[in-house]
Amino acid sequence: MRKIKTAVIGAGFMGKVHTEMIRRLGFVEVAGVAAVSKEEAAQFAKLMSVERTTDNYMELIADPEIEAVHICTPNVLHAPIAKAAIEAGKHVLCEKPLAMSVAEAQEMLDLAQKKGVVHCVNHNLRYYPVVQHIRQMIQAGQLGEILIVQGTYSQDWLLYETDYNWRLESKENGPLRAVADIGSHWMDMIQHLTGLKITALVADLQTFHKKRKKPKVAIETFAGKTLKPEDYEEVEIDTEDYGGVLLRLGEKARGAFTVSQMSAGCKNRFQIEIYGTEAGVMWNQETPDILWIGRRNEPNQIIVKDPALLMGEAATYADLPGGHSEGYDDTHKQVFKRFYRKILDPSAPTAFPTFEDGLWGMKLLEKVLESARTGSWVTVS
Ligand code: SOE
Repeated sequence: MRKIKTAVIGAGFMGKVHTEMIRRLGFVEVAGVAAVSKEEAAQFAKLMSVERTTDNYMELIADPEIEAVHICTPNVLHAPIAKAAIEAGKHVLCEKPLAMSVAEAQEMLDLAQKKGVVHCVNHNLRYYPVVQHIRQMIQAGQLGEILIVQGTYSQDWLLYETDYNWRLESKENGPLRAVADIGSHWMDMIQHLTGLKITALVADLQTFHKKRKKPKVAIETFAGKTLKPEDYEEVEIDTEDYGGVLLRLGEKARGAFTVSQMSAGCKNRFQIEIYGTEAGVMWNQETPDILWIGRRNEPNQIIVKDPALLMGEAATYADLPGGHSEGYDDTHKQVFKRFYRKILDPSAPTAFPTFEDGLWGMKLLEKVLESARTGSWVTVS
């Protein structure tokens, strides 16, 4: 099998995760990493043993040997980098949310289709093995008709007014924060599993810290716990810490979810519950190998991830035997494996989320914002 050369653009939390998980594939080489500054590029080179790092991503995009790029930058750079890369004929795997607006996401999709490159938006959380088991159960009719979807995506890394990150700045992040960062995963997951589309919603947003203390030095996602009072300046915050959303999914199914980056003790609590006419399921990312199945007239069940027990396709998302945990890192590996398989063999299935999913996600985010501003139900078409 030939080895594909790829570039990672962005050297923060996600840049590291992508670099490590690409390397685990074996048939893809990280041929270069672009960082925001020469210092960050040098640090990344040392930490991750990457030979080629740069503070100029266009250098990597201009390299004819590099076939694909991973975009792991703040959201504001997704569209400009993706468009430059696609113009240069590269395949693109972009972090979520896909863009800053529906218009940008539409341009990215149109260009990718015109140039015929493989495109992916990284909704990696779909690919926990037992989550794929839920999808198989639903497709086999084991839940019956889907009636209710509910849950949360709650974190606590922005609880204090001294917690700070680029996501708090709407110029870098876009106008929605918690709903865009983690609500985008929740909505994508529910639709991916049930096959239903969100058709209407009403949203309530809250910013608990209207002002935050911004560190005078840049800090990475999940890393801001070590500064002193004099290291901060006060800034106004115009994005939400919390969101609550009621959903309609077609004529019958209904749902609700909350997102929060200020729920003490919730490190990365992504919980989904899906209830149908025959059975219900519940899954929480903090215990990713465990799936609860509920039934009205039979004892409830707990399934522990084991490829020998997972239905159909779901078993292909478990690379380790039962009792050997597979977690967050592994979900990225599953997306990347399928993305690069498609690059090697265009007839391979598109078994990963594409810019079309990313565009749909952006439409939902714009509707959340519209609903929160108008205080009313909005339909999604
Ligand atoms: C930060 O909220 C973050 O890293 C998200 O950006 C990821 O998508 C999520 O999986 C974990 O939390």
